[in-house]
This record gives sequence, structure tokens and C-alpha cells, in this order.
Amino acid sequence: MSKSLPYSMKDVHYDNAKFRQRSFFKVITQNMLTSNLKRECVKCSTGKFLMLLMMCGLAYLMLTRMSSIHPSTDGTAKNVGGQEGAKLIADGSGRLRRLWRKPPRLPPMLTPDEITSRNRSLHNSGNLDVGPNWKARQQRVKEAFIHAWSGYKNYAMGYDELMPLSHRGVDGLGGLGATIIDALDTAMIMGVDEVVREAGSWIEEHLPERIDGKDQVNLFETTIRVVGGLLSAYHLSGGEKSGNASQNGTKPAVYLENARKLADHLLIAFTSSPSAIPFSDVVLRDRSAHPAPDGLSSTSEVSTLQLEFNYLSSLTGDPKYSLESMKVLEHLKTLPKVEGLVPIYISPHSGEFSGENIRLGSRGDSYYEYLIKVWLQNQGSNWTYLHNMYEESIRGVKHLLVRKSVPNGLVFVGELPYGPQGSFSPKMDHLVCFLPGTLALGATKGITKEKAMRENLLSFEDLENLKLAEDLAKTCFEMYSVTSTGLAPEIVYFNMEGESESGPGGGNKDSKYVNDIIIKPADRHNLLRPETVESLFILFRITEDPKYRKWGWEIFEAFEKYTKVDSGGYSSLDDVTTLPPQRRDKMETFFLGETLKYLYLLLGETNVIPLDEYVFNTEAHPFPIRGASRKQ
Ligand code: DMJ
Repeated sequence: MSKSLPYSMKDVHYDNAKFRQRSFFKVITQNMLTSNLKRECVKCSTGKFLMLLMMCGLAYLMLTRMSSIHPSTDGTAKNVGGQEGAKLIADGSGRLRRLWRKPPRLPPMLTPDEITSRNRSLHNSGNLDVGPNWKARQQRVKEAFIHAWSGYKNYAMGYDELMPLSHRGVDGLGGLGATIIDALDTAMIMGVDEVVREAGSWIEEHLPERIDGKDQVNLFETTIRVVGGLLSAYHLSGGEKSGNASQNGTKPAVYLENARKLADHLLIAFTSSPSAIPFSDVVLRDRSAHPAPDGLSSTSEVSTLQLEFNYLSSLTGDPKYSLESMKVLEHLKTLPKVEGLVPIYISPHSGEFSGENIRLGSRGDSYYEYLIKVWLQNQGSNWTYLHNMYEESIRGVKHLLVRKSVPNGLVFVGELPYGPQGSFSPKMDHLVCFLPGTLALGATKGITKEKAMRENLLSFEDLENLKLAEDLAKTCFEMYSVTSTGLAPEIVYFNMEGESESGPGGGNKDSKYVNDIIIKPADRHNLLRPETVESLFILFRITEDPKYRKWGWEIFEAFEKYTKVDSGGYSSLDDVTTLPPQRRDKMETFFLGETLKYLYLLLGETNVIPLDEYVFNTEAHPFPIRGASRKQ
């Protein structure tokens, strides 16, 4: 195992000039010393004396003038103006004192890359729609959503998922019509009114009785897809403004009532557990809860309920949902960790982690995602421990899990299946591709990098995390472009120095990264997952770099080419490395809830659902950040 870390100050290309200050006096002398006056005057000592005199005079004149002009509107001038400044310039001594006052911080010095991207965004004056016709492409994504829905509606309405090849429905998630609810807010965002109407009336008519009558559901899946979907539908249909006004037939209040009713059933998973860790499953019809057959819960599952339950408490005014779910995170705070990293299993009986398997893929992923998102959702609360846990965990990721592949240096996140003392595995699930987006969000808190830099808001660590986010997003994209179909497999392994893994076998031989990425036969399926396009969307919003749109569009085209089913819907694939790929008879709910939503937002106006005003739950359902917007 290589011990060398892929990250150093050198990698970040960050110029510490951010903290450099230039004095007003220095600016004047520097200007004068480089002017013609210098050449004329410095020849004789009288000249030098005259030059000094002129410098003082000029400095005095400039100060007198500055006191009479209005403060400019930019942030730097604001620092100088304000009450303190106004008092100082009210009298002559104030002017003199002002001459020696500590000058304001200058904006950070940008790297050449940043200057190019900054110029680009200034040049576009806020319009990022240059180049390809992004609007037309966004329309194509909307059409894909309508096609996916039509398959579901025609063959599977009321079931959890569509089997697009056999034209049937299947209840893989307990039978609450999960596709309908997962897709509803996507339809609202895209403005597909007919789907909003159809989904709304199904929910009104069938969901209450299903919540009371259905058998076993998984606490996590039901919370993120169904409770989450209902809550964002409530918000996006204007529920907080007029809960009883109907839109397209269904009153927003119906969504909130159903979310509350379902959460009331789910709460038993928390309250019947002997520890702060909830059981993994709930039997809806008798309101009982029980652990998974092995007695354990997934760490990511128990820590990915809080955005939803917090928002429900804030909408209903009933604190119990928030209190129960936050007990989990408060408890996790107290448990021993490996540099902030956690094992993927936890026992609801003992409340302790089980085993040593550490990864950011399945069963680990959204633990890290919700640490920062729950903190973002509740800024101003006293939950700073979440931010601390997040920062510690990312340091742990960088130290213990981030490596570079050979021969071409793709940055990836591996696993520690046997804990920190065991060997490192260069395995990365596609699920890990949520991380670039989360890192970028954690760094700038949802505002653009350009704005964060201008306002001096980024620490060295933020910049390092943003750089890691960009590197990982590239790796995630290459996981798609390395295959024959242009679609990523479920799992890849990276080639590391000294390892003797065989080649990719079936990847696209044109790719530069064909020797870096290894795809094992059992891992070649694609389930229409969203994580990569989710990160491309967040990175595009934050960096404003159009390459993320380009990559997203390439991925969309591959979905269109290989997963679209003529009779309606989209299918998963058994093997992304062979042409034509063998199809798998399933359309996951998150294709409508997440993948197409993120692609649509990636290609559209950047002010729709701004990332500093909304936090997306792990199933891409946006919840408003309380107090973050005047528009809400
Ligand atoms: C979704 O249900 C969520 O994004 C979850 O966090 C991870 N798995 C799927 C999508 O791949």
C-alpha cells in the first residue's frame, strides 16, 4: 500500500496573497516611483526633496477628496465607509489618523485558472447559457422524464417501481407507490402539470389507506423517498403560503398530512429501540418495528433521517420528529471513530458500531452527507458539533482513503474493509460519487466559488476540499466514459502501483483511463443512479465551469441511447461494458426523483432552487433552509 498522500499544498495551487495587505501610502509611492516624474526628479537632491513634497501634497489632496465622495457600493469600500469611517472623516485629525489606519483586506489573488473562470463569468454577466443550446437540451431531459412517467403510468401505476421490459409493476419498497411520490417534485420543478395532477390525485385517493394497511417498510428508504418527496411537494406547491389553496386539483395540505401520518407510523422504530439507534424496519399496519435479520442497522440509514424529520417538525410545530431523529446524531457524536470515519454497521441493541468496515459507498455514504447538510439546514442552531464531525471526517477521508491511480493519476476514495490496521482496498462504489457535490457544498455553503473568494470566506481547508471535489468529479465522469456504453458500472477498482489487478476487460479501449479503472464482471450493472450527475450539478452551480454541463449532457445521451425503452420508461443494465448492453427489467424510483431532476437543474437557469437557500435531501428532494430567502 502506498503511503504517499495525493494531497499537499502544492496540489491546491493556492496563493496565500489572500492575506497580503497593501498600505495606501505604499500605493502612492509605488505609483509615483514608476511614473515619469521619477525619471525627471531623482537626478538631483532638489528633485528628491520636491518629489517628497509633492507626494505629501498629493496624499493630503486625495484624503480631502475621499472625505467628500459617497462610499462606493463594492464590499471593499463598505469596509472603509460605515459609521466608524464617517466619524473619522468628519474632522481634519480624523483624516490624518485615517492615513495611518490599517487598510482593508484586498480580495484574494486568483490563480490563472480562477482568473479565466472569473473573467468568463463576469463576461457572461450572470448568463451561463453560452455555447450549446442548453435550453433545448434541458427540454430533452424534460421529455425523458415524461417518457419515464408514461411507462410507469401505463404499466405500473400505484406500484413502487416499473418493470419496463415485462410491462408490469413491482412493490420493492413496501407498496406506498414510491415512484409517484419520488417523481412528484421533479414534475413540479419541470412544470409538467399533467404529471403533478395525476400524482397528486393518486396520493389523495390511495396513500392514506396504504399507510395504514401496508406491511413492512424500511425506515430509511421510506423516509428519504416518501416522507421527503411529500414534504418538498408541499413546499413547492406553495403549502407554507396557502396550505389549503388547491393547485392542479390537490391541496398542498394533503402532502403534509400524509407526510405526518406516515412519520407517525415510522416513529415506532425510534421509540421501541432500547438505544438511540432506531430499528431498520417498520410494519405499518400494526405500528411495530424490528431490526434487520442480522440485528444490525446501517450507519448511513440511521443518520439519514434528520433533514426530513427536522423539516416536518418545523412545518407542523410538533418537535417530536426532530427530537427523536436528532438523538441519533447526538449519540453518534459520542462514539469512538477512526479520524472521524465510522464503521458501516451499528447495533440498535447496544448502540455501538459493529465491525470495522469503513467505506463511503453503500451503508456509509449519506452519514457524511447529512452531517454537513443537517448543519446547513439549521445554521444558527447550537448543532455546531455536526460541522466539527463533518470536518474531522473529511480530514480522515483525505488521510486514510484518498489515493491516486496509475498510470494516469485519477484521484479516488478507497475503502478500509478491515479497519485502519487492515489493508487498503482500491474499490469505489458509484455511490461514492455523491462526495464531490457534498465537498463543494461544505466548502462554499452553496454560494459560488467566485463570490466566496471575493468575500474572503474560504479557508485553506475549504479550498483543498473544493479541489478534491473537482478531482473526484472528474474520476466519477471517467467511470462513465471508460466503458463502451458511456455509462458507469456499479463498482470500480483502481489500479495502484504494485497491485497486479488485471485490466478492465470490456471498457472502451479509446479511453485514456482504460488501465486505471478495473471493472470486475460482477459489478458491471448500472441502476440509473444519480450520484455523479448530482455532483456535476452542484459543482456547476458552485464553480460555474461549463465542463460539468458538458459531462452531464454526455451521460444523459448515453442513458437515452442504451436505457430508453420504446414502450415507455428506462431500464437498468446488466453490463455497461458490452454492446449492445443486456437490459435489466427495473426502473428505479430515483431515476425520476433524482437523476433526471439533477440533469434538468444542471442544464437550466442557475437561480432555480439556489443552493444557499435550499438543501436537497439524499433523494434530491429540496427543503428550504429556514430564514435563508426572502422569496420563500
Ligand atoms: C438513493 O436512494 C439515495 O440517493 C441514497 O442516498 C443512495 N441510493 C440511492 C441512489 O443511488
